[in-house]
Amino acid sequence: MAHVWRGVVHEYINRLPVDDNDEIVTLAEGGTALVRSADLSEQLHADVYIKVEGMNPTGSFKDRGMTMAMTKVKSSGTQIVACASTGNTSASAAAYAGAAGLECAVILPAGKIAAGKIAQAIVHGAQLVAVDGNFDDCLRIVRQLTEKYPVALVNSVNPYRLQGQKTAAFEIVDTLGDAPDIHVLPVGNAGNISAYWMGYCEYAGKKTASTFEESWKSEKPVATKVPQMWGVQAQGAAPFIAGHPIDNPETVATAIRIGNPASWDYAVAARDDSHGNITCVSDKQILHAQARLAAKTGIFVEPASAASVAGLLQHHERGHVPEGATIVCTVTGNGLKDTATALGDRDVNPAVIAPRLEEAVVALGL
Ligand code: AN7
Repeated sequence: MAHVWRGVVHEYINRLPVDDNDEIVTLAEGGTALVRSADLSEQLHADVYIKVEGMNPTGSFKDRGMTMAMTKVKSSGTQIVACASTGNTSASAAAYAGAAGLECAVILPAGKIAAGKIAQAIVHGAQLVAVDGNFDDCLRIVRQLTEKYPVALVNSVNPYRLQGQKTAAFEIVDTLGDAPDIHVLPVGNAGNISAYWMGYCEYAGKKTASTFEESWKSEKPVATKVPQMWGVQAQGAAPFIAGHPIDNPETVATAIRIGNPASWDYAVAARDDSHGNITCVSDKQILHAQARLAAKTGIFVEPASAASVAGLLQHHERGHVPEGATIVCTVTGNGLKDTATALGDRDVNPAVIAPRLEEAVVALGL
């Protein structure tokens, strides 16, 4: 019988901090595809794989962390969860809170969330609060809120989030047979780069600053090496390039419109200990990469996700990508969440014809 994927906590339970009496809250997240891009592999003279995190139940990688975080909140007896979000965290938190039978409050920067993500938070039953400020303001408020009220924080400063998210690195190694040479991913609040680095290190038998003693069960190493971590930010929201938090982040990739990343130290450690780098790309490069990935590889991702591909292409133009390397690019969220940005000023109204073959032939210029 075919193996039925049971979600990341069940699949990797030996490497996660799960207690016997935890009731696992899951939507069968993870197990996402690793797709080889012929287009990018050919151009770079390398093996380029795309880790398609838009295939998760709420359409982004956040579900990997949310299954773990929500499982622990449920065990703690707290009835309400809260998060700040640029959209995907709130969509995921709302869905998992619903599945767990918990209330969910989300604090969002007003006017800066893609329509699909707002729809998810609403339909999954969360209570929404819009703040006249950016994500960093929202995170500050939600941290204060959860300190003073009986409300559990499910942003990635909740360490269980990173524990769940590290499973994406496990899946990649399990699929490829070893770690890739280079791993490229977008960086916003910097939780994901920290989580991947932890996952790769644990699979190679090493610990990192963010490794949980509780989950470190000294399983045998699976990988013989770790990849270089190449993080990519949007030019207008690139605190790691500036070397310090920035005040007014701005980018078309609203998911990574973040100026003061919470996991700063872990991300710097991931970059430096892996001999990697964090670079930035323009909004124009992001939109170009989004269109190319959709048209030539067949994967429609949201703008923040396309930052990873844009960053990889920029490294290639600068001659920094070694020929023959095995490269994995994480695309973090589904393109359907933000169709307005993807379409831009493209004409979305095809010519209307009478219902006759000849007219279709003429319209298509055949
Ligand atoms: C599609 O939802 O921060 O560097 O509040 O949605 O781990 O923050 C989203 C982040 C990349 C950046 N790609 O990951 C939120 C939020 C997508 C994202 C990131 C986000 P981190």
